[in-house]
Formats: sequence, structure tokens, C-alpha cells
Amino acid sequence: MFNDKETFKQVFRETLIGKLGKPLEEASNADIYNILGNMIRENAGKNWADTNQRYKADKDKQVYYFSMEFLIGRLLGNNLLNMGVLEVVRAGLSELGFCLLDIEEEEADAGLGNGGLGRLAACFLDSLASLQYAGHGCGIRYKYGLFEQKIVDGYQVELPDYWLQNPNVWEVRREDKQVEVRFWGHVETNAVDGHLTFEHKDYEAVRAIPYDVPVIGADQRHVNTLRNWSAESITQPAQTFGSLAGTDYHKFLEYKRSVESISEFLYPDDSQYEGKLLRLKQQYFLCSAGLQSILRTFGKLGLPYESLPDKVALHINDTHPTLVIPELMRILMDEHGMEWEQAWSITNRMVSYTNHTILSEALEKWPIQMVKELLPRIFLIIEEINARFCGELMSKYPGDQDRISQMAIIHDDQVRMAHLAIVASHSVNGVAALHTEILQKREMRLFNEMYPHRFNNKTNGITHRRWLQHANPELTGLINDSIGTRWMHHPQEMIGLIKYCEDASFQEQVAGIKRRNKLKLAKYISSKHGELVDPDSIFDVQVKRLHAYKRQLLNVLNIIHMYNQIKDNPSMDMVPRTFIFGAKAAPSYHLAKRIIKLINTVADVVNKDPDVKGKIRIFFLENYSVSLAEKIIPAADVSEQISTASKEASGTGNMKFMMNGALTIGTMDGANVEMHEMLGDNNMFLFGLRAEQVLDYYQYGGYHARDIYNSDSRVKEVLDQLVTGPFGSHTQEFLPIFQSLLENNDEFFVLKDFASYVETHVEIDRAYRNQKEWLKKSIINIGHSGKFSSDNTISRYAAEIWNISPVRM
Ligand code: NBG
Repeated sequence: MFNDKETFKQVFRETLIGKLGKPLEEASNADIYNILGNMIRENAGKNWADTNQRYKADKDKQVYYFSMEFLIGRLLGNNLLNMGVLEVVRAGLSELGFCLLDIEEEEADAGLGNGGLGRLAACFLDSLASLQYAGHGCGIRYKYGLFEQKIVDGYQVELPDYWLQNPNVWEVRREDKQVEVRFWGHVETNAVDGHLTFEHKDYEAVRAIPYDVPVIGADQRHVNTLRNWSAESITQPAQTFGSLAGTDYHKFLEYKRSVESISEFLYPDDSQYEGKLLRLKQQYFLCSAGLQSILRTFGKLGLPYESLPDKVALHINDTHPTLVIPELMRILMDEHGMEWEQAWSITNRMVSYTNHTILSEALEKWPIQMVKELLPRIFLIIEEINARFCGELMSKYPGDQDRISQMAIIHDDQVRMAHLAIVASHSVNGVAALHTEILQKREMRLFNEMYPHRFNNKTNGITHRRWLQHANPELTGLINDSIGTRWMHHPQEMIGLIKYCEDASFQEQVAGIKRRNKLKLAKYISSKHGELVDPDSIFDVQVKRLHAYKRQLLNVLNIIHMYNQIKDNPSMDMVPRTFIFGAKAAPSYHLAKRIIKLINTVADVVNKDPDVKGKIRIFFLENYSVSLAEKIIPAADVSEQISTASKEASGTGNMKFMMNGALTIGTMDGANVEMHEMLGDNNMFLFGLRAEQVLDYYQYGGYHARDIYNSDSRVKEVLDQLVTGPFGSHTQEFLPIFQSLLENNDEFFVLKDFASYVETHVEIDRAYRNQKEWLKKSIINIGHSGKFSSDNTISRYAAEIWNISPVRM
């Protein structure tokens, strides 16, 4: 029905009338979206079923990617793209009087993730299906995604994101695949024939219902599954509470509320650990439901359980799904009667773990009391894993008590989830070369010594289908016209663009595309802010979660400094700059929220000041999300990747900007280091401390932020302005920022890197004036960006961790 425009139009019209009982002329954009979305999903249905059938028939090894977050964003455009019908549908709809871009805007942005970690999971699903791997997502169907951000008087206000208000056309509720997850209660231990058995008694049962979303690969024939679990009360309350009279009825309602809360909302913390009971419940809910359903599918193959590691790989995205480990042990031992040693060996061969951060505040540690009460059987298993591990340590490092307490899984009455994940996995990977090196040499040195072959690097990637082909169709067209279309399946072949980097007509086309993307974004900003945006200014963009280590503050301090310079010298010669920010702060992260207020305050003062008119403009775009990113990134000239070196494990925004031709100003952190390896000093603007220097300061001291305040008059002027005029207020609301830099000695080296950052921005101004050179750099960036396609990353996970090959349909 999608083969050609005319057939599409006809079928679409008929489907619409059939489903809505009204003619096309009366349909709204929302109607069109719904009909089209359903048509696409139904159309993918056959391939979906065939893919599953094929996996089953051939008993192909399956990978399950467990993640508490899948930041999918909108699916319509990407599904049309991967099915190869984007152009047919665009043209067909247009002839029917509808604009596909407007129709896409009708879709709720599935914000079931915080930032990079969740978006990485979404990119990986796209690559798995597109490269024809048998790899699926296992997640939670949160009723509310990440909060919707409003900016009111410059402050962040959080609103619930009820993304399911309209039916989700992509998901299929699978009641037949439901499982039961058990909480609370106690464990009864019995000895039968000298054999211990464990029985979980008086537990509270929760129904886990899967909602399956097809993940359509780029060849459209290969369709994997993202299975998101929803928590529901069991249907027969009498089973749990006897009769439904009187107090029992209230008990039931209470129980129902508490069960449903498990999949109600996504924790809005990025790189931050929240020691809340509900979060632990969510984690176990995901792990238990996911595993039970995986093992049920495996069971149908009729193979012995010993062969599990050959048929199933379980990947845990950060430590959040670590309970997969004890849960798998439980099922193998308690339900399949396996001995500990065998269950352990199977678990170890099945599980692999990715670490996404070295920030200590993100390391999960659960109080043993909480684990023991909520998950009594799981706790016993974790205790046993710990006891055996400590025993191993004692025999390997006799008398080294210090090492044992540093490495133990249970310590200080807490379960250290990262230790559990490392000990039980056959592979532990970092997400960029530098990050992996820091894990091996510093953060996890002792584990690396003990398990030298377990650690490996898998540098992150992004799907070029969403972030280039879908987000930037014009640039895609230009690439196709110049090097053909093979790069879409072999993104590293984008390197072929390098030969055009000095070609005047190619450069001109790249410039034209960038300008048109900037015009579109300018229009969007104007519609939101009611101010004109100059498309000839440099669009200098920092969009990502707000966190002190990402140093949005450094960016603002430089803007204030530029402002001061213009005030001193209003005729200063500079290329006009439009600074664009987008960032959500965790609702309880007070300093981060102050920084948002500061950005907005500075924007307010600067944008109103006639002295800087035509020189600097600042916009904070509210509610940064996947779909907003798709509008912003293709329009950026400068990409700000300015985290304190060593702190950003990889970053993935950096790759998206590079792929769309922005030049990066960045520190030698995360994947920036690998970008620099390819680009060299000429095609990237590097500044600031190196990771080694930062880590040495942390270890040995020697940094005194106040010395910089006292010796650099620019720094003093800017910081003083935060507490006095023109940005300070009578409420002293920026005093905490001021104090974090001086009283608390500037944990993230903002002041230390200030001078080199300022200088590098001057260099950017200079470089931009030479458009030919700038465009050359831009093309070199695009050409090298194929390395950062998640297709590349996923091929490595497949070959080096999961041991799977593509399944040719
Ligand atoms: C984040 C890192 C990023 C990285 C993404 C994806 C967490 C815990 N970590 O640098 O901060 O790009 O993970 O790996 O969210």
C-alpha cells in the first residue's frame, strides 16, 4: 500500500473513512497521525511476526538489553524512514493537503529517559534492528515520562508528562504474556534429603503486563521488540484479601494504588542516585518480569537449561538492572533445581554490564535492611554471592583486609550494586576510551587487577538514521548526491566527503543547508520568545541535562564577560552570536535550578540592552527533549562540550552535532578525545585542564579557586556581578553559585578553565570570519562522524561481548 504515491493516497483515504466515518476533508492533523501510525504498525506486523518466527525456528541467540530508560522520542518519522516510504508518504500526504512535519508534531515525545543513558539505549535498538541482530529492549512503561519543563519568570517549573493521554499507536498490550512479580513476605528454608529448599511465603503479588513496541530496522524486514512492563494489581482481590467487605475493600484500594505506582513515573535524576524504596521496587519489577518472560520463551525451544548462555545474552545498562543477577540465580536454583555452582556459571556467561559514569553520587548502594524486607529471597542470594566472593578474595589476597573491604559487595550495611554487577558479569565496559581507562586504572583498579580480561571499551554511538537522515534531510540529500547512498548502510564511508572539503560549490551547498536549518530554528525561537533571531549570527549551542560537571556555568560566565567587554567598548568588532541553551535540572537539584535562573536572568538583561544589540543574544529553550534536539542540532554552528575533564563518561550530543557539521568547543573529555584523534587541533577547539590534571588535583589537592578570583580581574568582575548588579538581586539568589565557586573551592574547575575558555571563544570568532576555512572544517567533521554511528558501536558489542551475528531474514 506504500509502494507508490497514488496507491498510498487511495488506501489512506479509504482507511480513514473506514475508521473515522468521516471524509478526509474533515480530518484533523491528530486524525491523520492516528490513522497513519496505525497503518504503519499494522504494516510492520507481518515482518514482526516473521522475525519472531524465524528466531524461534532457528533458535538464534537473543540479546536482551535491560534498561530503566529508553528515551525513544517520536517514532512516526523514523519508522517511515526505516520502512523506506518516507518520501512516498510525504508526497502523498502533501497532495491530500497535509504536511508531514505537522503530522509528526502530533505525536507525543516518548520521554522514558533522562538523558544520554536512555537515548543511547534507544539508538542501540535502532542499530540492532537495522543491522539485523536479534536484540530487544526490556524496559518499564512509565505512565509519566520525564517531567515537562516550563520556564516561569526564569525559573524551572515541572509539570507531569502524561504522554499516554492519547492512545499510543505503536504499542500492543500482551495480556497473554503477563507474569507475576513478588515482593515482601518471608522465606521458609527447609532441608529435604540434605538439600536446602527456599520458599517465598506471604508475598504481595503484582501483575506485570508487557506492552510491546515493534522496532523496525532500516531494511524494514527485520522487526525486533521493545517490551515495556506495566504494573497492575491482580484481578481477583479476593485472592489476596479474602472477601471484599469493609476494611478489606480499603486494603485492596491501597494495594492497587501501591502496585500501580511501580510503573507510574520515571525518576527524574540523571547521574544521581536516589535511595528510595519505590525505585528499588521498579528495578526488581523490571528484572523479574523481563527475566521470567525471557526464560519462558527459551523454555519453548525445548533445549536444556545448560545451553542458556549459548541462546540468551542479558545486558544491563548501568547498575539499575543489576537485580537480573540474583533473580536469574533464584529462578535457576529454586525453580529449576540447579546447584549454586552451575547457576553461577550460567549467570556469569549470560550477563554483561556497561558502566556509564564515575561520579560517586551516581553509584547505587542499597541499604541491606530495605533489600532484605522487600526482596527476602533475593537478599539471601546476594549475601551468598558476597560471602563466596569475599572467600575468594581471602584466599587470593590473604590478610589484605583493606582490599577485601574495598571490594566487598556488602559493606557498611549497604549493597554496592556496581560491585555485584562486576563480579557476576563476564564483561564490563566503559563508554569511551578515556572513561574505560579511568575505570581500569583508578575507579575499579582492584577489580581490573582481579579480572583483567573482563574490562573493555565500547565507545558510544548515535543512530545516523534519526540524527542525520531524519533530522537533516537536506544534508542527507547532498551526501547522497556526492558519494551515493552506500554510507547509509556503511556510515564510515562518509569519510568520502573529505575530498570535497575544499570544493567551493560543495562548501556553498553545505553553507546553504546550514543557513536554511538556522532559519527554521530562528523561526521556532521567534515563535516561542517573540524576538527576532539573526540567522547570520553564530549559533552557539549547549543542550544537555543541567549538571554542575557539564559546566553550563562556565558558558554563562564567559557570556557575562563578553557582555562586559562590549559595555566597555560598544564598537567592539565581533561576529554576532546567538547563544542557545536547553537543559532540564533534576527537581531536587537546587544548584542546577539556580543556574537555569541565572541563564535566564543574564538573557533578560543582555537581550534588552541596546548597547549589545546585534552582538549577543541568549535564548533558553524550555523543555529540551528528543524532538527539540532534532530541530536544534542541524542548525548549530558551535557545539559546547565543556565538561570538567574526566567527568563526562562519553557524551553523545557531541557526536550528533559533529554529524550535522557543527564545530566543537570542548575539553579533552569522554568521546571528545576520540573526535580529536580524528580531527586534530585544526578542526576542533580544545581548551582546559586534561583529565589527568583534574584527577591529580582531586587526589593531591593544590587548587585554590580564590587565587584566580584575586588575580584575574575579569573573573572577579563577573563573579561580583552575580551578587551585585546587574545580575544579582536583593534576594541574593545567585549567592549559592558564587559560594560554590569560592567557599567550596569550585569542585568542577570552572574558574581554572575560564581563561582558556575565553581565549578559545575569541579563536572561534576569528575562525568564523574565514568562511571557506570554517566550511572546510565543518565538512571534515561530517566526514569523520560515521565512526560514531551506533551501527559501529553495536557491531562491536555483538562481536566482542554478546557473540552474535546478524540474522539474515
Ligand atoms: C551518562 C554519561 C554520558 C554518557 C551516557 C551514555 C549516566 C549515568 N551516564 O557521558 O554521563 O554519554 O551515560 O553512556 O547517565
